[in-house]
Amino acid sequence: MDHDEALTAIASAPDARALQDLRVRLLGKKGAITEQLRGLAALDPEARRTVGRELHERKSALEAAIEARKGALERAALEARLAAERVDLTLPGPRVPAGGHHLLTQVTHRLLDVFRSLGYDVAVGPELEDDHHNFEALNFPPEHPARDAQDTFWTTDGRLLRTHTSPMQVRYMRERTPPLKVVVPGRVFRNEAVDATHEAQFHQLEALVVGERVTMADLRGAITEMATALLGTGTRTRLQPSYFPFVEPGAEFAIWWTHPKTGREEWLELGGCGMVHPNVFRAVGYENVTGFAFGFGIERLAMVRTGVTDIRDLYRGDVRVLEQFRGVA
Ligand code: YSA
Repeated sequence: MDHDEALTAIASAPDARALQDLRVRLLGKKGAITEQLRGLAALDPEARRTVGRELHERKSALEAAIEARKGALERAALEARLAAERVDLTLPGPRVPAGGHHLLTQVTHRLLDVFRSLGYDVAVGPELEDDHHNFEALNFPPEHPARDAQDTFWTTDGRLLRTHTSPMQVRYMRERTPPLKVVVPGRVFRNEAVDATHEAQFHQLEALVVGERVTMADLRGAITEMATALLGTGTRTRLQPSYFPFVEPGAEFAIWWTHPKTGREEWLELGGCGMVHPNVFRAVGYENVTGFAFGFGIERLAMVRTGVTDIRDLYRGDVRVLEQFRGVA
């Protein structure tokens, strides 16, 4: 190939390998220019000078063209790589899944909001209790049959995991003077045969109101107010006689509601209530006061609100179950 053809071939070499082949063919040990330079020896001095200069100029031109093409190929490769690796910074980033409160936490917060709005204080007590606060001071003497319904777990030093939130009635009253209004949310424990409606640990909410002339009508009013705040105006409530050693008279209370899943109207039994027993006031040193208390299971309320039929599903920590309850309470 002549000089111009060589320059054209270099300028259009498609890649580094083709360019290297051309370099070898033109400038390598056996390349065309090298061969011609070797041939100079056979020329007379005058021709050697002229042809020599011309050959060297061509050689330099070819070298420069090869370098230029090499640079152009490298830039093109870099541009192609940058285009392939291009990052669109305006695209949204990967979504981090947001956590949320457990259904039971949501229901508890909702209940506390309701009671705070009704002027109740909120208190919490120890989960590891003693017999005195959990039973004795609540009018369950030793060997009292009502203790059988609240079997629990005992430590070797004679303490126990509280079976209900009611012991906080005693602790709270001893720390204060009446009148008082308090709610106590918390975890409680029972030595239960676990099934779809019974766990060995669950949660309760306790309410206690003490004053000079607190009556059963106030108890009914408080339960109705709670039901109204939870379910709307006109919500009906029902008390049915029942027995708890620390109240007299005692009752079970229920709320009339429309089941959110079945659409049926029915009574929802929530828990126990009553007028604080005089023996409990004696145990905390209160005189000339009356009071009411009620307590109920938070799991039960959460389950009927959401249609969960097995209490164990609330504790399995299965995200497929839990994520169904974002912002439901
Ligand atoms: C009664 C009168 C008062 O003046 C104040 C409070 C009370 C309630 C009493 N302290 C009590 O614990 N009663 S209870 O044994 O009937 O439990 C109350 C609620 O806790 C039940 O209605 C039920 O909803 C829930 N519960 C009881 N055992 C349970 C349970 N929830 C889940 N698993 C269990 N094993």
